[in-house]
Amino acid sequence: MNRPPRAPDLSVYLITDPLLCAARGVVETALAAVAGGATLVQLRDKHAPDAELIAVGRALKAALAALGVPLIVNDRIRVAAAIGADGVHVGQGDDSVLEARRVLGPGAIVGLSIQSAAHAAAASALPVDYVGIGPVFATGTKPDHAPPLGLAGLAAVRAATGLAAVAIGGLGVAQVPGVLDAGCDGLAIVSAICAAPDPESAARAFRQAFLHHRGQHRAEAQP
Ligand code: TZP
Ligand code: MG
Repeated sequence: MNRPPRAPDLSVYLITDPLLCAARGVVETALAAVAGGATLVQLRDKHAPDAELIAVGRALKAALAALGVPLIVNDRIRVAAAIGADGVHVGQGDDSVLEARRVLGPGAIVGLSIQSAAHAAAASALPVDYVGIGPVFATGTKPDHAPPLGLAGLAAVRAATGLAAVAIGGLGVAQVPGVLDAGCDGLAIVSAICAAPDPESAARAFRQAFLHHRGQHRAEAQP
């Protein structure tokens, strides 16, 4: 990789789901989460036609740009380009990282999903800015997910790369200490924010737990 990785703030990484956000809509749910402290937003929709996703994504990008929060698009590299998104998050295979970098350029944020230490080692040689590790726990949000890693598995995968890393899968506020203790830089969350009765409060709880636990880590490192 001939450029240094540029990881965004992964601490409270909201991933939108169109069904779980249906009560308020994707844009309003994301803005509520950002008001509560979400630091990064990923637009994820496995089924919408490109044109529909581009329309939602442009509205979301305009709103988030005003707040200084980057927008990542799941999987669809050309949709990310059409939106003018800050980056894309891709899965394993299909040379998708290289394609993302080629289409979106050196300034884009490119994230990669990984499930194993072998994936982690391979990611370190790719033009990737951060990895998403999971699922940590089983989740109904991604029915086809790989076997859950658990927190010990998460720590083992995380230790196999120096890239910035966000954990994903079945995460609630109670898991913030375990995820940070596993060495990750943040939590990627779908249902615990999108499906919450109050997404702003839900995001705030994650952010406060993150800051609290990170503060404890720092205090322990510098007694
Ligand atoms: N990739 C691995 S698990 C997952 C994705 C997209 C879904 C996580 O959703 P939730 O609701 O936060 O468990
Ligand atoms: Mg994918």
